[in-house]
Amino acid sequence: MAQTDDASIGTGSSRADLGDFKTLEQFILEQQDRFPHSTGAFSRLLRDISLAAKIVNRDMRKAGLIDIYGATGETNVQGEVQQKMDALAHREFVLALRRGGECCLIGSEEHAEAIPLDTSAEGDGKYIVLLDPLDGSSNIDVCVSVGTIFSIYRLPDGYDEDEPDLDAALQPGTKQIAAGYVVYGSSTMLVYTTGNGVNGFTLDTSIGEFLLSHPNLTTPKTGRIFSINAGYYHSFDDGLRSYLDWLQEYDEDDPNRPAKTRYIGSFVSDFHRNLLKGGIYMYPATKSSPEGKLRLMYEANPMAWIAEQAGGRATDGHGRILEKSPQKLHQRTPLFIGSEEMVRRAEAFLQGDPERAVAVES
Ligand code: AFP
Repeated sequence: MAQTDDASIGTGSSRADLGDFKTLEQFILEQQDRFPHSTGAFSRLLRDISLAAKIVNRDMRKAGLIDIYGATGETNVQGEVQQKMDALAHREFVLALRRGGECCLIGSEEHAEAIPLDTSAEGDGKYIVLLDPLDGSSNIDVCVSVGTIFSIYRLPDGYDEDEPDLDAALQPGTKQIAAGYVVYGSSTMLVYTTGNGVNGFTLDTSIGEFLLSHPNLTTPKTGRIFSINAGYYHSFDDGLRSYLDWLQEYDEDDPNRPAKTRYIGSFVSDFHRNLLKGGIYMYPATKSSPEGKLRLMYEANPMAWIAEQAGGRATDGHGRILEKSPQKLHQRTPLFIGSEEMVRRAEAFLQGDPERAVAVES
């Protein structure tokens, strides 16, 4: 058992002072100052998202005490059972973005069509936000970590922010201008990138602020964790099965084998753990989900950009996730994401060339 320093318990001496940390708001403003012509609209948009995340966090922490456990009785556009917290999180994000006025179009996993917002009252309305308001929500009733994933695009030239064509949301992941997630776990963290590295902020609930706890996050080049729903093993193709077998072989020259399996069933939480510790998350095509289960626009693209910005890699087995050209908002994709060396090795197996060299400089 870990030793604790009894003298520090309850004295406050083991707790960091606010002065030690930047708040998310300070950090965003500092970034904004680097661009002299910035209008502040993007900073306000991030603030709106972080505010909605705090509200969802608050409600989630009370989920057992108020009537927001369980299903709504509806299914979402994916045909999946909608949890009450899914509906509540969707509403909070839409409300925050509508109030803020910087977003003209929302795509949500919980809504069939893109949602145009009235931008006449406030803000510039130049941004499109795509989000999975609550990923892993079937885990809420059993107190397991869940998350929110978001992705921000600029409204392309030629579109009118007052009446944006819903197709404006169909942009490849390379066009994202920000991507992030919030993990509601043993603590709540917001992690995001604007293409200039990845930074993580932990929510200090006593003051209601996200504080910069993980500056310049990078992911290990390789790792020992693999995350996949092995229950579907018999519906995976041969290449993937060989990779899984290889991961589990004992090799006295390889400290990472046999690898360890960790699968929460909450993509945000699985991704976050692997980002920090090194590992690979896989959701391939299966017989019941021939295009994979995860959504390109709400899950794969934002996490792929974060992974790449942290030094990792993301593929559908054949090509870079970020370069996939979306055909529809709720499009699904197979996904292999995480530490670069592990993802490269998975690709080699999937492409029938397991001997291909994959080692990367660390
Ligand atoms: P829910 O939001 O319905 O719980 O789905 C979560 C999810 O999309 C993703 O977070 C998990 O990694 C994945 O599904 C788990 O799916 P399986 O149960 O098929 O492994």
